[in-house]
Amino acid sequence: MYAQLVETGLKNVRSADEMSEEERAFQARIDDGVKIEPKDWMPDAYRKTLIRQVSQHAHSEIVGQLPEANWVTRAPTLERKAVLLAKIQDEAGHGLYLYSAAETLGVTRDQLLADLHSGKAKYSSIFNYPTLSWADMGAIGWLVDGSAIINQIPLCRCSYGPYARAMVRVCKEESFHARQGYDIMMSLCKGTPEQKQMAQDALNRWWWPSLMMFGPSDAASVNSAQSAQWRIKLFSNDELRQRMVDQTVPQAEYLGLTVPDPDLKWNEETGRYDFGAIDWEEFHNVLRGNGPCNRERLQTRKKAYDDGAWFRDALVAHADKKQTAQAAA
Ligand code: FAQ
Repeated sequence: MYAQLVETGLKNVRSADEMSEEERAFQARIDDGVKIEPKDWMPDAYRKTLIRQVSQHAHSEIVGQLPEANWVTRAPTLERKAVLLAKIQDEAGHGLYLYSAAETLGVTRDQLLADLHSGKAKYSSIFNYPTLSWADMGAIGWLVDGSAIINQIPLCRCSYGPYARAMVRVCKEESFHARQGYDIMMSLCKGTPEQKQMAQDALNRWWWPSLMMFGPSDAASVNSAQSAQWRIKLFSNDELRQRMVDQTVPQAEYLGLTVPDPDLKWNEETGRYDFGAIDWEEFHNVLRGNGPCNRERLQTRKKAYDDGAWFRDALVAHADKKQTAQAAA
């Protein structure tokens, strides 16, 4: 996804013996469940890890508006259009809280956006897929926002205060988003055979990319161990992915839809669903920038930023004018 690995300086988890006195005290606060606040001392690698994750999260919210924006003018009713607009607006708000949370770590918003536009910073793989029918609005709310909630509820308890607090409101809004998506799916599934087929087609296309949203398998996840030690991550990628499957399969059954996985089956012993192998080649291809919509998404974001230059300039000019007038008075 036009991205480079961000060097956090810490590849492996360090034992207490390898830590400095300051690092040991920092880890002890985290182990005691104390929130880390912007002015507290923190290891450089903790700061960099958070800047990486929080900014990627912010970029995902902003880029994530684009697949749904495609359907605002084609929503089937005025009510659906108003709901979709409100949802997309919420995603913009989430991006703004998250950029603000990232700024508390000492990085500027201009730098964050420059990294997105240059391709240095990642955003979620899921937003590089196209939205081909109205049913995709249902599938995104149900599966994508549904997965986002599963990932983000634990983040409300993560160790960094501003990130954890931003997540509380984000999760409440995502919960509404997931319900509106499921509501669209229910309407389609109760409709004509063609409408039900649209819903099935959307599930077929969004299921596997939604499972990929949780990131690489635990064995392949380079950042998990350190992020778990710092309580940035409370559950592993695979654990959260499994929760998504367990939660969503009964919902698909209720809709009368078939999850596109021939290996999916209930496991009596574990009390969870077993599911088929994920195509990690597809995931890495999207991360390398070769998904169906990567180029289009970045171009659209860059154009929006450039088109807004006059407005940012006007705000600065107005602020300067006001300051000059105040100084003269
Ligand atoms: N896409 O070592 P890990 C939403 C990268 S918000 C792209 O496991 P980590 C709301 C990862 O960055 C969706 N890249 O990494 C919405 C790392 O690369 P790096 C966004 C991915 O950080 C709905 C490398 O792979 N949510 O949907 C992905 O410990 C509808 C190795 O991976 C968040 O950002 C991926 N899917 O765990 C909006 C939640 N997965 O950076 C609009 C917060 C992994 O070392 C419409 N983030 N990579 O170069 C997280 O929880 C974590 O960052 C993970 C990845 C779990 C995503």
